[in-house]
Amino acid sequence: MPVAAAVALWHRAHLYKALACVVLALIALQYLLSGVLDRRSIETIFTINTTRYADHAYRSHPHGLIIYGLGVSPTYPPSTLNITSTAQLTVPALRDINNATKQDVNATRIAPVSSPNTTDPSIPQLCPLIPPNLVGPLTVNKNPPEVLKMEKELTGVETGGRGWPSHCTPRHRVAIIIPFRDRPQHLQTLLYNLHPMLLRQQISYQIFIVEQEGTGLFNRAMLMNVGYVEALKEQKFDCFIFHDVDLLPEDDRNLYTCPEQPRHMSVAIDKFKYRLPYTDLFGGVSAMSREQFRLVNGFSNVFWGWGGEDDDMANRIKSQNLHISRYPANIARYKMLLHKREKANPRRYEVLKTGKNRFPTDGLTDLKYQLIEKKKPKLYTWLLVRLTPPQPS
Ligand code: NGS
Repeated sequence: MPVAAAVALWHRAHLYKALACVVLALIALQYLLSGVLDRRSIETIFTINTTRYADHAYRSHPHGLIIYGLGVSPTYPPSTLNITSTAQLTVPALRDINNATKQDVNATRIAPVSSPNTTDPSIPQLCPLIPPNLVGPLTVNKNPPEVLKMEKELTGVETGGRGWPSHCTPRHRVAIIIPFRDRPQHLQTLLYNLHPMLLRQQISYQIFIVEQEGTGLFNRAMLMNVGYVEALKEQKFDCFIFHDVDLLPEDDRNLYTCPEQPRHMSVAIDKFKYRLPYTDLFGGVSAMSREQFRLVNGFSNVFWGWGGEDDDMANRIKSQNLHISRYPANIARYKMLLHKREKANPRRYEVLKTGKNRFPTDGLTDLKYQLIEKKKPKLYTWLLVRLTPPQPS
């Protein structure tokens, strides 16, 4: 080979090596920056992303969260969103601020909260869109004190597990529905972690524990339907958060407010290495407005034993042209308390498959139960119920 050709070859080989190094360096830089961005001060993230993410909806993706373009629903009025004014707010990351803003706009649309008379100083102003006392990531406490001590400690909580902000008018009336049986330690731990967070979020809320009587197969979905019906007998809640007793929130920017679209809240759970197991998952913790829940006829009543009822709800949501929304995975984080795995319902896939035919007739419309007992200790409203299995049609 002539010398000139050999030299050219040598140069080309080095050029390729140099290019490969540049590409690797860029990948490393991007990786480092993404880590840094996650940990950066909230204000900085907000400033950086203000314009870019201003009007995007977040949807789930099996490998994380991806951004879809523009308005969440056709009726959502972007013009009412004042992104620049939220830019002065400092607490949650931008994406949450967008979500919160949208939800608030929507909450007002779904269930108007009467606007306070601004000329009367005795009536407090609406609470700020972004609660000012949030702290972000939380240290989960898995060892709550005994009940009496806990009741004393949680000073802002009122009888029946209710809470509301003291210096402003809350924008959301939220019922937290916890289907329950046999897990007193989990319940205590959840209440100990949840109440302080909800108080900081400045919503008006009430926690309902719906306990299934007896030892028959557990029906989580039916208990949630009961929770919806019974909560509405107390007051006209704007929305409902269906909450497993074993999930502890890890970040108070995960706002328990009313969603514009049904919101899956437990996006990232330690048990799943903080990854969403599949896109349509709606189990764990999820939020729906009163109207959305009515529209889909609530949960199905025919899922006895573990599994499938949340997937059926995801199908109901789609059938009404709604979609599952989510907060970003670095905020919608939970720790799961350990417990024995429940017996799965062997018929669940079969029942799921035929679910669509039953949506209009299986749910709130054919819900039957007996309320055996109702009590209001300080930290929750307790309902003991006997479920009546629906008659096959
Ligand atoms: C699916 C179940 C869902 C359940 C989800 C996560 O397989 O009901 O796992 O469960 N669907 C069916 O079985 C059809 S978890 O491990 O979080 O308890 O919610």
